[in-house]
Amino acid sequence: MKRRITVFVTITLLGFLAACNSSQSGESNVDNSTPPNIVVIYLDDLGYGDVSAYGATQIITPNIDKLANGGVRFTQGYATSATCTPSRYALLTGQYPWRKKGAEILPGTAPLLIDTAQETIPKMLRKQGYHTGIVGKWHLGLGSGNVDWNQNISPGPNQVGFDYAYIMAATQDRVPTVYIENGKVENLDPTDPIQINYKENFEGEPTGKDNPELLKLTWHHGHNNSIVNGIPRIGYMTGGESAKWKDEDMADNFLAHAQTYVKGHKDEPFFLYYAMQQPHVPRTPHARFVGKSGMGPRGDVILEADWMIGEFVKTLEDEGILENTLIILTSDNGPVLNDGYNDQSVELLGEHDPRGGLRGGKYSLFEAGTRVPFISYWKGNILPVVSDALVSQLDLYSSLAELTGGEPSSSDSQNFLPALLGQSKDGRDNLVLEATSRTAFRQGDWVMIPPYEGNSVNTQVNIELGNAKEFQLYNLTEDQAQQVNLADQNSEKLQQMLTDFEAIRGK
Ligand code: NG6
Ligand code: CA
Repeated sequence: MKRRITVFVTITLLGFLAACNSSQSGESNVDNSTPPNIVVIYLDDLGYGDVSAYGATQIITPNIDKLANGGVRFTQGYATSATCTPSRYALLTGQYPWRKKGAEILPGTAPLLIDTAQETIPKMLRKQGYHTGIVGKWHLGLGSGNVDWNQNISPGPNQVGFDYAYIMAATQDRVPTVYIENGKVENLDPTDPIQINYKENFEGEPTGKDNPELLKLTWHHGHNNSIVNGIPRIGYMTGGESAKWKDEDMADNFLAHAQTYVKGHKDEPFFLYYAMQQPHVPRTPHARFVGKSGMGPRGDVILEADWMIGEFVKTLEDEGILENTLIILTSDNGPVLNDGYNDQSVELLGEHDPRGGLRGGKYSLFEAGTRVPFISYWKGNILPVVSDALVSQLDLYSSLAELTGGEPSSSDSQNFLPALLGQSKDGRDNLVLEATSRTAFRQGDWVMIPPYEGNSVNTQVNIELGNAKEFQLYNLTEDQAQQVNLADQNSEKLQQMLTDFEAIRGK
């Protein structure tokens, strides 16, 4: 590992002297025997236009901006999918999610999606001497089917590479609404065991559907099963009263655990996957942030998340390790306004454009589904730059392997470390985009979307999904908003892209 780090530091220093490109390497005398800590800050449903460093003017995110403007701000950074589970799967494994059966939005009772024999970023880094931790949203399944939430819950994050895990199982809107620390439900009273069922309710338990009088937040579509903390959820739960989370405290709780993790592991190289829950539904800002955005809960929780990020970075600084920590900040998929609760996200939006001028949103094959804020920051080691390199979260695996001397992914992940460090603007040549099991193909400046059955708009969330009877072809340089379908007039380009796409994707 030491040799690689030395090479890497050489490249970094050269990067300071000239806007050099990726081909530079060589040994130097710089002794950096301590590999950098690595933190991935992963937001949930944060859109390309939700951050002021990416052009938002109605929401100001000073702490994210500090990272974006002090590091590499990618303008063409992609999540691997337009929904959560597949993106998280790809991020951790370096494998395209469409290769994996069942990599789709999972219920809280789903078994672990990642094979325990599979390589993952934390496993790879562990071999390089890293301590590895996750704090926040998991949503990659737990157990092997039929989890008993009152026993040790396994396999889970601890079995796929994380030494420490403090998680919510699925999403904030899905049961079980409890925190799980290293396979154990926190604060569980054994005399009040938890049971979970996604098909039917438990006798005598109120639901969002039947008991609107118990709700402090009402549902718009879905989300009408068990009620926890006055909020109706997806799925049914009984028991575990003392273990249930209070949504309004979730952000502070995850931050506290992330900070404790950092303080506890600052003397060894660590990898922390800090998977924040904002601005996914239900949006439940702590009282300190209520009303702060003027945009209702969705805006408020973005400000809340930004504040948490500021506090987290401050902790790295206070512990004296900010200059030895590579921070990557990005989001698992694009934005959605009404995602199932009546939280006024549409009514109070005003002039704000969460999509940042892109078309579509969460669930969509259009750009806003997967193109997200993507930032790498390493104080004193990365010079501020705006990069238009085409990069994907899929590539973090091999890039972090290059950084630490680990084994690169044998799957789809490509090494773009020089781009991540702001020394090169070379990124991918192409990328397969995914949205709810459909795929499209980006190549150079072009995007090709094959024909798909199904509604062109998901009317519940009011998002264009990208489905059409005909092929779609867009040139993103001239038409970032994907308004002009060039498929007919560029049949040669279309055919060539289709051929290349099928070579990767299979017919
Ligand atoms: C959908 C939910 C949505 C959200 C999403 C997962 C309904 C009607 N909608 O099924 O609210 O939970 O799943 O989001 O239930 S993700 O970001 O975790 O992929
Ligand atoms: Ca998400």
